[in-house]
Amino acid sequence: MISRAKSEALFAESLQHIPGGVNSPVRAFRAVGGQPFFVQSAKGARVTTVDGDELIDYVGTWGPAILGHSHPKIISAVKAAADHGTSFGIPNPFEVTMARLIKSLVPNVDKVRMCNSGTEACMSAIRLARGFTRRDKFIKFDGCYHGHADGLLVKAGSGALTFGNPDSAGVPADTAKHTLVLPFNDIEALKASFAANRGEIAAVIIEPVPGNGGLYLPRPGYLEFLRQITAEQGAVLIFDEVMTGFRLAPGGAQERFGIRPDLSCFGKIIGGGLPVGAFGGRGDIMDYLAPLGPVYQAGTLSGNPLAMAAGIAALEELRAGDAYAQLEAKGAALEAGLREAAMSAGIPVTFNRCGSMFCGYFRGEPVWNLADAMKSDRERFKKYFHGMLAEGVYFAPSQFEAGFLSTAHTEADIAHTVQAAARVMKTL
Ligand code: KE4
Repeated sequence: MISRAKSEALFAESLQHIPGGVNSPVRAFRAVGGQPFFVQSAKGARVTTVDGDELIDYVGTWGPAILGHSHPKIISAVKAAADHGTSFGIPNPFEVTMARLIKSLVPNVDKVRMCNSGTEACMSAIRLARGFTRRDKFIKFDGCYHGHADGLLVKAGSGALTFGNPDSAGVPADTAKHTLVLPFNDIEALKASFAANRGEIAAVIIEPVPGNGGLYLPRPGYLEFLRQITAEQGAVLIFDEVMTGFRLAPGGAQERFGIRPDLSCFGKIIGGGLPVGAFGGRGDIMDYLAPLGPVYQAGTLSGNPLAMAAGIAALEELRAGDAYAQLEAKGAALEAGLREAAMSAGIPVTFNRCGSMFCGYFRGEPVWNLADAMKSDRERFKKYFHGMLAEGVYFAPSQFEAGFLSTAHTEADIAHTVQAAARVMKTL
């Protein structure tokens, strides 16, 4: 078991000051029950709680920690940058380096704009697509999460899905009506939606590998069809690579699947753990942005020197070595071990994985979309989550989240995880 005394005291006080005691809903453990632990520090593949427990971390602060926590090159880059100031509000050299790095890794990006979160990146990309096409409607997919901007909180994934209220209060019907929500992996639904809204769809925004309903993969040909129909219909194709960007390949899912979106959204990894977002793509579209064009977008801390220094260090470290081969090997080893654990316990599990992103669903049938994911046994997931936590392994506190490996996870970490899973699954 992990000790909880200090975490419980902190949570009791936090509840007095912060709604639900957390600054982001999914951290509240509402999907799995119990209370969140508080983290004192994090290093490599581990977090250390305020009560002194060390946990092998497969959340990785929801994606940024692809090199593990507190990577020395990131820490020293932030410390060095901080000595020269924390924010300038006027261009700084790091912004140019970051933009050049993103373009070198993601060839489909002609121009890129930094912002401060994945939400801002996706919200801005939708506004830009609307300004460029002079159309209002856009398509998203149920279970996909693109941050909490009003029009995107319709049948959203992640925390919104976890609470079973994918349509958030506070979003006016007049706003939501422009959001068309389709099932993922359904080509006929795409054809029908474009036929029913001919000439009215500004954009399609998609997580190319959805990681906010757990994790499921595009069926062969699906993304290719999406690229074809958006090009034919004059709709902007937006890949939300906030989670998959720089993780599934140096150039993200668009490199892995060979698709050229018109715009891409980024976040997480490019901030090295500091607040960041970015969106970029075709120059003719990006140049519609102020101060060049009529689409306004701005941010006091956009291109912040500390976030840029951290992100540059992360991207340069990723580019320098064989991180992606390592992540693939670690992912394959974890997958094989967890499949074996489920098999030996006689527990039906579908395990989806793409590189270093994964999700185990407690159901025997395949999971290709949100409807499939919703049929998984969430009671079993809750028991599994807490059982693994007691074994010192921290998975995402919701069935509808993806897991993340880092280059810092060792063979011993994976062996411990698999052995613990074999024990816990026998109790489910
Ligand atoms: P942020 O605004 O949280 O930086 O990014 C929003 C976002 C956009 N697009 C995708 C594909 C995302 O996964 C996210 C955020 N991911 C969640 C985890 N599922 C963040 C965790 C949280 O909300 O606390």
